[in-house]
Amino acid sequence: MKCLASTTANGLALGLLLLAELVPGALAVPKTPWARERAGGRGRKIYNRDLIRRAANSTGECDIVGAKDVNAPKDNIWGGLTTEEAVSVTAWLFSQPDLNLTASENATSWDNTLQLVELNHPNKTDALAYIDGSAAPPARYAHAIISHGSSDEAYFQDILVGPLPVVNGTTKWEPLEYPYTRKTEGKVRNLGADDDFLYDEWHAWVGSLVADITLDLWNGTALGLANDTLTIWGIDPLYQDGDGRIKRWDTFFSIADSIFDTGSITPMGLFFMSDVTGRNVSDWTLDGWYYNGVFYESTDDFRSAFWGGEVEKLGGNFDGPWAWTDQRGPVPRFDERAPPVEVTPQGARYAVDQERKYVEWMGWSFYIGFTRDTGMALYDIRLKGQRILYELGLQEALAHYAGSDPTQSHTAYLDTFYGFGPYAFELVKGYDCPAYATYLNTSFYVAETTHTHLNSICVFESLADYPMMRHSAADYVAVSKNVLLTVRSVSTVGNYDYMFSYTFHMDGTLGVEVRASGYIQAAFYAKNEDYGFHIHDFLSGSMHDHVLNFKADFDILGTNNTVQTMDVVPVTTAYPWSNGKVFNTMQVQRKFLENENHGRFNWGYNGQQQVLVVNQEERNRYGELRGYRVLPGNGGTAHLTVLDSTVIKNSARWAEFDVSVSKRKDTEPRSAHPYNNQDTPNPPINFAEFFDGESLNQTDLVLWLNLGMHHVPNTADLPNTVFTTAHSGLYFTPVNYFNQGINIETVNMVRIDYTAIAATEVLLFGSDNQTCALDYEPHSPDLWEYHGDVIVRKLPYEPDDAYRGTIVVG
Ligand SMILES: *[C@@H]1O[C@H](CO)[C@@H](O)[C@H](O)[C@H]1NC(C)=O
Ligand SMILES: *[C@@H]1O[C@H](CO)[C@@H](O)[C@H](O)[C@H]1NC(C)=O
Ligand SMILES: *[C@@H]1O[C@H](CO)[C@@H](O)[C@H](O)[C@H]1NC(C)=O
Ligand SMILES: *[C@@H]1O[C@H](CO)[C@@H](O)[C@H](O)[C@H]1NC(C)=O
Ligand SMILES: *[C@@H]1O[C@H](CO)[C@@H](O)[C@H](O)[C@H]1NC(C)=O
Ligand SMILES: *[C@@H]1O[C@H](CO)[C@@H](O)[C@H](O)[C@H]1NC(C)=O
Ligand SMILES: *[C@@H]1O[C@H](CO)[C@@H](O)[C@H](O)[C@H]1NC(C)=O
Ligand SMILES: *[C@@H]1O[C@H](CO)[C@@H](O)[C@H](O)[C@H]1NC(C)=O
Ligand SMILES: *[C@@H]1O[C@H](CO)[C@@H](O)[C@H](O)[C@H]1NC(C)=O
Ligand SMILES: *[C@@H]1O[C@H](CO)[C@@H](O)[C@H](O)[C@H]1NC(C)=O
Ligand SMILES: *[C@@H]1O[C@H](CO)[C@@H](O)[C@H](O)[C@H]1NC(C)=O
Ligand SMILES: *[C@@H]1O[C@H](CO)[C@@H](O)[C@H](O)[C@H]1NC(C)=O
Ligand SMILES: [Cu+2]
Repeated sequence: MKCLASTTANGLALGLLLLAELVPGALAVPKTPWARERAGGRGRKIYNRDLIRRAANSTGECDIVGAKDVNAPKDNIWGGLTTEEAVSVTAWLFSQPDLNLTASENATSWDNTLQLVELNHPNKTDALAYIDGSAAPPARYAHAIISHGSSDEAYFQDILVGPLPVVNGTTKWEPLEYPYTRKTEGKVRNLGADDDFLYDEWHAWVGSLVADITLDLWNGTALGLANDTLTIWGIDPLYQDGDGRIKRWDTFFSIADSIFDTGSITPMGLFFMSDVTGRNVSDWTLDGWYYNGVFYESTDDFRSAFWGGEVEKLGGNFDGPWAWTDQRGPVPRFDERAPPVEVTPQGARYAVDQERKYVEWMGWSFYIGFTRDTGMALYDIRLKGQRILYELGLQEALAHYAGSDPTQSHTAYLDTFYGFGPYAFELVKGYDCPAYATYLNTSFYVAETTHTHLNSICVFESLADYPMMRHSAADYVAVSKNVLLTVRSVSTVGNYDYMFSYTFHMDGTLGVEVRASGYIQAAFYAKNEDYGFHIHDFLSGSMHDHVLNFKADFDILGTNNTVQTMDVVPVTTAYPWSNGKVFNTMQVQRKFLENENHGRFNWGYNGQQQVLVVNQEERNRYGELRGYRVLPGNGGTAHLTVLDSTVIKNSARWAEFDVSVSKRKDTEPRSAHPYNNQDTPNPPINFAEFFDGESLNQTDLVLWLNLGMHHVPNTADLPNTVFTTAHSGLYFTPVNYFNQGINIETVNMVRIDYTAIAATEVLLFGSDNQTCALDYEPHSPDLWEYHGDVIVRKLPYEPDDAYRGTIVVG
């Protein structure tokens, strides 16, 4: 579709001009005393017409090009391995006899396989010497994970490989241990080593034991056959009691007979417990059944109760239009018409180095990194050339459920186990991000291949639905547009879609936002009124807490920073002028956070506490400490409601407080490890161990900040949760950082002077009010270009035939 429409770059100003013609009448009587005082001076303002710099375009067509090109000042040292590096590391690891690796395509659960090959991020000190100084780029190392299946105790091991490039004789591998609190040579047990047996045989066997019952209840079976109408899955993490036993609860779901991914909302309410300790699957036991509020210690007990007529039979939840997301119901009036779209009449106003994933916009600049575990992260975020944050990114996402039934009770997903990187799928142009956005690819390792998700990060400018600054007075109105830059990716981890957005604002504010949509994981509705709403025939909107931990490594005018809290407190005080009379009023109380023993806390009551990251050595013109404030943003934030969770134990201590401040260390780069769920009492990274009383006074700090929501799904979460309210955010905003608000620097503002009769002047400060014919084509994406996965093999690597034997999902 090509459709030309006429637009003005400053349409809003035009609208205001019309408005101004209407409004002055209402303002003819000055509304404030000070306005009245100045009213005598009202008149035509003089301004420099040279300010108006028109972008002449002889063709008369708007210039709609993509992001401007820019060369990043430095290499992106967080961007990932090159294909050559990943290929050579993979080949080198396979040639190491001590690793005894088997190619994934040929591996059984009793072989060693290579789970991951990616860039090991450099230590910050080395990185700073490069990005801030003239040092060479830090030495590159690969981080690999070996899955050790060839023994009775299956385990994963994190290892370091390098330095790169691979040189036979020089390159070494060693256990990677320094980033983890647990010092076990990077090893952690693998509780899923026999998952193939579990899903292919154990579940089918259990399903066969009760096939007569499932047929009677729901006319269905879960036998591991292609024509099954039921399926079985269970808790994550597996239940890890102190006694060394590993137990799981599983439950039956009906299988969708449509294309829709309704699996997580069709539970059937029958549960069983298995003891899956150890690798000899002949030792596994089936330890009990649960149905409709009653626990049965054995299959025989359950069977005899069932056929003895002692069991109250409930129905089931089945796929159907109620669970589908296609349009349904009466179409709202006018809704068939095309909704408003944003356009970029003169092209992008930001610059991107696509290869280095580096972005510049309105004084801001940053690099984008990407990893398997946590997806997109931002590095070296600068404003006006000064670093504000060295690193800003997701660490882990917890979805902690609760319920009267054993699977909801035992479920607390730690999503980096699945990884945010592999699930950051291609974005849908015009829907997830504006069609005119700049789209970047992301890549991640899986089974000796590199998968690429095309167009899975978007960068775009847009106009907020409210202005940045305005004021009306007796004789003028001044308003500035609120343009922001957003960097976004969406990771669909199982049933849920997490949309991550970082927003950059022209007043120096940086926003961190998460929204959630997709299918909820619902519970079977039976005796669980205290855990949520009844939302469908036999469905309960299972309550759960989402908590998402972000690392914010601030560097305010250097790495030595301090957190200052400023409380607004009620006081009773007398003043020299109050003649002994006491006043009930309020004051601010400032305090520096001294050490890590006080490093973890929640947002204050009634929003009365400000949390500031300042540099005590850097003051502004008025002697105030320059800093950034961290505050809950749109949608608020949440920490975990459950105290000392029975399920996650020590594996997500980061979820306990809104804010945690620790001294930054090369040995504490992450708050969580993707395999924390494999050993919940003794995980590779126990965040609580970061807090050991170290001084936080003028040192390099990390703020570990939680986003999240307490989610009690209701009927509005069906068929899918909506992004509107499943939303959490934080803002980082300058406080005394500049000598005044830098929002004043935008030319995209207008001042309209007026008299009681008419507008007398329109000042545009050089912003372009050009009128041009807009070509809508770049704003109308071709949705048939949607790609899906692209996979490049690494073993054996054949550059001329990189796609051999792989499936390219289209
Ligand atoms: C004018 O617009 C055309 C069409 O988009 C574009 O190719 C050209 O570069 C523009 N010229 C100027 C001076 O901006
Ligand atoms: C898998 O095994 C087959 C048969 O032994 C062999 O031909 C093939 O090269 C192996 N694949 C890899 C990637 O090593
Ligand atoms: C290497 O792994 C195989 C299984 O892939 C195993 O049978 C063998 O014992 C292992 N060799 C060594 C030396 O550990
Ligand atoms: C390293 O040695 C292995 C096996 O000896 C060989 O296959 C490989 O090509 C060598 N790699 C390099 C980079 O020399
Ligand atoms: C039970 O399921 C079978 C096959 O799945 C189907 O043919 C049959 O009609 C079903 N019976 C009822 C009563 O729904
Ligand atoms: C399901 O498939 C199995 C194996 O192919 C077959 O024996 C059985 O009759 C099928 N069941 C139904 C209900 O079609
Ligand atoms: C596995 O367990 C079964 C039952 O306890 C036992 O008979 C068998 O010897 C065990 N196998 C191994 C390899 O230990
Ligand atoms: C993304 O990958 C595709 C296919 O390899 C390539 O054509 C495109 O240039 C890449 N985009 C960027 C921004 O690198
Ligand atoms: C940070 O402060 C410490 C002492 O408090 C000092 O030794 C160090 O040099 C400072 N670092 C920088 C980068 O200024
Ligand atoms: C990074 O820091 C850790 C912890 O101090 C250290 O063990 C490691 O050797 C450092 N890495 C490099 C490449 O210097
Ligand atoms: C914190 O650091 C500042 C600046 O280095 C210093 O003046 C102050 O005395 C320190 N405060 C404490 C409590 O150590
Ligand atoms: C755009 O700017 C020109 C030059 O100052 C002015 O003549 C014109 O009225 C402006 N148009 C709009 C729509 O503001
Ligand atoms: Cu939720």
